[in-house]
Amino acid sequence: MKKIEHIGIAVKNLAESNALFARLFGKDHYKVETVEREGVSTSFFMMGETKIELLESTRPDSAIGKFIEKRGEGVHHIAYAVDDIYAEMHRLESEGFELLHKEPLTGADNKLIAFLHPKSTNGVLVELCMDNTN
Ligand code: CMX
Repeated sequence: MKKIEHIGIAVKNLAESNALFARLFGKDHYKVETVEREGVSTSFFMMGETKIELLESTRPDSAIGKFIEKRGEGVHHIAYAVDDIYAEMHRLESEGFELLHKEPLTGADNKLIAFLHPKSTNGVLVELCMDNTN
């Protein structure tokens, strides 16, 4: 893994949180994006080489909807940039980590992504992401 690509924060109301984080950071988000498959609307703030991703659920049964229902707003995942997501998924599986899928998915921000179950990573949901150049 190369670096922290972004930190995902689950929020109840994206518009309100965009305004709150803009006041916190002293700058606005640079884009918003909906990922239908995940049932989320997201926004991104640039923080040096890393990003902060805010995630609002668009349906109650989404991962973010269930997370907020159970645990409330807060840090939801840490995403790490990788050069070769296929090789990294293979490596992590052989190290005994629980991958949530066999193949990478298309995520926000033009990335190929994969998740590790938080139960296998000390309670923190880990996302791998690689630039999707296709
Ligand atoms: N971080 C830490 N723990 C989490 C968690 C998270 N983000 N999400 C769920 N959990 C915990 C729950 O608190 C629960 O713990 P307990 O058993 O101690 O109560 C346990 O995991 C199971 O929770 P659940 O509500 O039953 O959730 P599921 O098992 O149905 O799903 C997970 C959990 C991680 C497999 C699911 O959320 C998932 O597939 N996540 C990956 C996809 C995703 O998060 N998408 C949103 C982001 C999309 C994007 O970035 O674009």
